[in-house]
Amino acid sequence: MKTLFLSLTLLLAAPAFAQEAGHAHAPAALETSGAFIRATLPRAPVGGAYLTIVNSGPEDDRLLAVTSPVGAFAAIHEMAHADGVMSMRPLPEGLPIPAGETVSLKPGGYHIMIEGLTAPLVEGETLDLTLTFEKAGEIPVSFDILAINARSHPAAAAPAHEGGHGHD
Ligand SMILES: [Cu+2]
Repeated sequence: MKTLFLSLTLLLAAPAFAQEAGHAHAPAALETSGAFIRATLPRAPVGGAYLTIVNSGPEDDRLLAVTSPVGAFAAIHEMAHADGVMSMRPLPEGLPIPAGETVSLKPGGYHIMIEGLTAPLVEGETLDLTLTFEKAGEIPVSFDILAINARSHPAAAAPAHEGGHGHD
């Protein structure tokens, strides 16, 4: 009798579990790490933010926009050679994050630029930005504000997936 009762309970519980799983979003395909922002001088109008984004899902995604609680707006930039001069330019289509790939935003390459700062970004503090992706939607990321000349986040020093990511 007890066994029957347990089976019934499981049967009744099963659809509830299924429904709950259906409600939740698919397992997060995007993972971010090593997020940091360079501290800025008192009157600097812009700040640079960097992080690594791993897309372990089967679908290509795209970083479309970034919103910042400070500054006028945030833009996604790339560095490009124009007439022999390195300059940066916005990516109007966003930054592609292809399926199975790791995209690094780092000094000298892709970066998020926070423009129109009215107060300096202070080393040791953190800043929460919201990254909006085409498929994954909004992902809040906490950025550590590091030294003004920081090249990378100390926590990202160990090569995580670099190179050895071809398991599929
Ligand atoms: Cu820039």
